[in-house]
Amino acid sequence: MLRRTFLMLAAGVATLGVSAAAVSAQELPKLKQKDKYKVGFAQTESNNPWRIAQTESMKAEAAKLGYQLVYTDAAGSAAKQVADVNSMIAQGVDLIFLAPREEKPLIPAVMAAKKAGIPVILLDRNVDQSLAKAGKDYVTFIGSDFVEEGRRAAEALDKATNGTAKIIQLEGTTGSSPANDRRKGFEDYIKNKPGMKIIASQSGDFARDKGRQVAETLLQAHPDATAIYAHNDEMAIGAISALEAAGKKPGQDVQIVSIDGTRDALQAIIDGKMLATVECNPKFGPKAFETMARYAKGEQIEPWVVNTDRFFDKSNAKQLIADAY
Ligand code: GZL
Repeated sequence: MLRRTFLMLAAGVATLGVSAAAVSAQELPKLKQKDKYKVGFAQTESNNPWRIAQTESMKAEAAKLGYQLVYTDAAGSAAKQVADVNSMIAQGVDLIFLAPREEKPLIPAVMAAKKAGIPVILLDRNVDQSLAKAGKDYVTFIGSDFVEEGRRAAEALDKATNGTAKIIQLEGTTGSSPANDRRKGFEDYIKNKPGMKIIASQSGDFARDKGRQVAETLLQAHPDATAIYAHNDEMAIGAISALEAAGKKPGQDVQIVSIDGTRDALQAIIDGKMLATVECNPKFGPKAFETMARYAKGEQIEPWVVNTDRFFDKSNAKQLIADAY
């Protein structure tokens, strides 16, 4: 499967007139130091508060610096996001910030920018590391440790249930690095917990209503579920609606753990409907443009600029909700 995918991707890159190997061998494009830049930001979609907060943060920082921002919204389509990046290349931007919706389909876009001599900084989501590398094909990946987020969610559920839970997992966007890694972090943790079992797992695409629909279906099939692990708060809020529609009490009959730290999630924690959520900070603007400035100065950028995440539960949700997005 992987070989076929790579050959398809290589063919994709080859249609750009170069072989994958030739592109990969090229130098990582540099960034000249200038007062003002024209910068691209290729967003995946705007279907949830996290995405909207990330976009607002990027736009605000670009405006503060007086940079021209070429912003695109792929409306949930990886193919459109590739086209969006290609249009930024055609517009001759100085650098591209890209949040690759899924790990593999955005490789041709990363390679096309490299071939065009435009540096790429990945924000929030990563690309498949067997197909592209930081420092060689793109400058760096700025984002959270999704595996650790998954582990911390599992640990919170373990503590709250004394290690006994029949878990429904609501997965994020299929093929996205947060979905892959949040699943890995959670499942690796419960491997050593015989009383914690995932009884069903399905993608809700990080969306509230899809999460509600999937939770509804899985709860009907598994009425014995005692916990829900959602890869993001939007799906967790959807699951709360599904539980209440089924006459169950979220936070009592079924414990819910999630990731992001949105305002609605903190409110659900305050209301006793959600156990905890691990932060995934969407406010990328300052760190994104600071990293760009470091790169322009010629600094060696670490392959992963790590965002640190807080943890929200009933001990701190009330005092922190005012700053939530
Ligand atoms: C994580 C980010 C995820 C959020 C979701 O860094 O990619 O995408 O956790 C969002 O809420 O849709």
